[in-house]
Order: sequence, then C-alpha cells, then structure tokens
Amino acid sequence: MTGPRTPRFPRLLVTGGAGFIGSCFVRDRLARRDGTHIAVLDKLTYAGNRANLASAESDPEQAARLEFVQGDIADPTVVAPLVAEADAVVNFAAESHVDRSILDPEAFLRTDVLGVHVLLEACRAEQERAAKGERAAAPRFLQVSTDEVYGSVESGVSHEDDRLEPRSPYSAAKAGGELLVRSYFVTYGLDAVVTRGSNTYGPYHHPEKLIPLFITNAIDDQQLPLYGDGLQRRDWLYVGDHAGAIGHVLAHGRAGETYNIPGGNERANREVVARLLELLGKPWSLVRQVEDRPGHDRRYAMDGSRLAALGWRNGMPFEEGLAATVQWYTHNEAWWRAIKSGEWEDYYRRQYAARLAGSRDAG
Ligand code: NAD
Ligand code: TDX
Repeated sequence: MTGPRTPRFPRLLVTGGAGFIGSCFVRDRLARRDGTHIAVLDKLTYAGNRANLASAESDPEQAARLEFVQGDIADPTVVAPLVAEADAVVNFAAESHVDRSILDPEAFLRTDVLGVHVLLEACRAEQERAAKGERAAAPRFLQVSTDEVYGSVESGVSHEDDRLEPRSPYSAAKAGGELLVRSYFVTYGLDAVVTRGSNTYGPYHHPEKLIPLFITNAIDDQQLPLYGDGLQRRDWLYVGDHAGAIGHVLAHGRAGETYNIPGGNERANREVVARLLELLGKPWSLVRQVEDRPGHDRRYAMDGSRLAALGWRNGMPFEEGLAATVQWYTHNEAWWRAIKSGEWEDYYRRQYAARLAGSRDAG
C-alpha cells in the first residue's frame, strides 16, 4: 500500500542541478525526506558549482539519495543510461546569461537547443521501452523555460498562447529548446510539460546577474554598472518559489501544456538597486549609468492564472526575499569570492571595462 506522501516520481534526473535554481530544487526536494532519489547531471560550466549541493551532501540521509554525475546534456552516451533509470527528467541545464549570449552565442545553441534534443531523444527511447513492457511507464519530461521567450512586453501581460518573439541569442535558444519539447509531445506523444519562469533571485545566484552583482560589488564599495536609463522592468520571483512551482507542475501539470510562473513583483531596475543599497547601508553614488545592453528587453510581465488554477501560490513577499538575499550574501562571502576570480576577471573586463570607463553619474 502506498502512503499519501509517496512521491509520484521516486527517481528524478535533474539536469543543471548544480546551478542556481536547479540546486534549490534539489536541496528542497531532498529535504522533504520522502524517499525520492535524485541523479544530478551537470557539466559544471563556469556557472555550475558543487558547493551549491554541499548542505545535502553533508547530510547522510540526503546524501544517500543523491548521485552526482559530471557530464554534458548534449552527450547521448552520458544521458541515455541516466534517463533509463529516471521516472522524470527536469531540465534546468542551460547557458543562462543574456550578456554572455551577446558576447558568444554558440554555447547557447549547443546546450539550450541541441542539449534539449538529446534529452528528448533519450526520453523517446524510454517511451518505446515502456510500450514494449520493458519499463513501467515512460518518463515525464519538464523543460524549464523563461519569460524571455515572449520578448519585450511594453504593456499588459503575456499569456501562454501568445506569440514567441525572443530578441537575444539566449532567449532565441530557449525558445528553440521549448518548441522542440512541444514538437515531441505533438509528434511522439511524449509526456512533457514546459514552465516559463520570471526573473529569479535569492541565495546561490551567480554574481554575473543584476541582484547578486550589485550586492557583492556594493559590499566591496565597487561601482554598480546600471544599463541605460535603468527604467527597464522585471517581475521578481524568489528562487524557492520558482523551484516549488516547477515541482508542482511536474506533479500536476497537464501533458503538452505550458505554465507561466510569474513573481508578482514588477519593479524598475532602479527601484531594486535603491532598495539593495538601503539594505546594505551603501550610497547611491556607487551606481554608474553605462552603455545599454544591445537589444535590451524593456519589460517582462506574465499572466499566472493557468498556474494558479493548478493550485500553486508563491510564498515569499519581495521585501522579505530581498532582505534574506542580502543577508545570505553578507554571510557567505567565501562562496561568491571564489566565483569572482579566474575566468570571472576576464568576463568582467570584457563586459564592463569600457562601459565603466565611459560611464556617468546615474542621477
Ligand atoms: P545557472 O546558469 O545558474 O545554472 C545552469 C546550470 O546548468 C549550471 O550548473 C551549469 O553547469 C549547467 N549546465 C550548463 N550547460 C550544461 C550542459 N551542456 N550540460 C549539463 N549541464 C550544463 O542557471 P539558472 O539561473 O539556475 O537557470 C536554470 C534554468 O532556469 C535555465 O534553463 C534558465 O534558462 C531558466 N530560467 C532562469 C531564470 C533566472 O532568472 N535565473 C528565470 C527563468 C528561467
Ligand atoms: O550589470 C548589469 N546591469 C544592469 O543594468 C546587469 C547584469 C543587468 N542589468 C539589468 C539588465 C536587466 O534589465 O538588470 C536587469 C536584470 O538583468 P539580469 O540579471 O542579467 O537578468 P535578465 O537579463 O532579465 O534575465 C534573467 O531573467 C530571465 C536571467 O538571467 C535569465 O536566465 C532568465 O531567463
């Protein structure tokens, strides 16, 4: 007899599980202590970090249910045996930073499109095995996508059936990946769902992104490079809520469906930066207005009624989440200082040196 807390998918393959959102998903899942086994497949690119899983790996009960494999989702020989052992695959693996996609788009196509294809082919093979009675059921596939596939939304909110109009190499690659997922549902009947999350923030966020970059630079009294007029708008979603919503869609989402995951906290970048500085007790004079990101999307905003109808509610108020995030970075300097070295220095120079040299007072 199965109890009420028996998970629907007792064996999960989580790709990209050493990154920001993926590691939160893994930590939260294992901490439920419901017997779920998780295999993490992660290439450990500059963005992947074993330290993000340290809390689970140092807990014997959780560590016994966690397997870590370093490898590429675009490598079928690595992917196939892992998918063969999984009841569901949750794909977080991606090149995820818009600015890097502008500097060097190719890696984005390899991981965010071809990598998804390799995962889907492995699921299709397992579906065929299930049809032959060689395994109990085909694996479910969840693709973690993004609000950026809608492109810039000047007014109103994006609904799941709206046109996709990606405008950066990153968002175009993410759109390609999720459209492939959709095609495998339509063509092969694969049990697949897609989520489109909005701008996520919280602990373990790589310092290349706005909120952690500005917190960590401000702690060191370094300049904060604000792109353009800083009036671009984003809808902020706490990482624990994003990971929770993905788990909810995995368990309850309808096959072939796409679900927006909004944060419900739309803010101009300037407002977010001002609040961060207030929380840190640092002056606005650190902020420099720099040359804008090419093709910079002005605003993202999504309708969340489909996810709400599925029974999901976010739990973290923005003010509280931001304060907790600032506190985490002030208490975990070793984590981000290790990342802000080596490859980081080249990237930072390439992305910001000329911008900061030509910067002006941010008003
Ligand atoms: P991240 O950059 O922090 O983590 C990505 C992880 O994927 C890293 O651990 C990296 O090592 C791994 N990876 C990259 N290429 C790989 C490959 N070829 N094979 C295996 N592993 C590989 O990203 P994140 O912010 O945690 O985002 C996770 C997912 O959520 C991505 O798909 C992203 O597009 C999506 N998303 C992110 C946000 C956000 O605001 N961060 C919002 C919406 C959607
Ligand atoms: O130095 C900066 N200065 C600045 O003004 C950086 C890094 C960002 N910005 C601006 C650009 C955006 O308007 O801040 C805003 C947020 O930028 P990012 O943190 O780079 O996020 P964004 O480009 O909005 O994309 C994020 O949300 C959607 C994630 O990185 C994506 O992976 C996700 O799909």
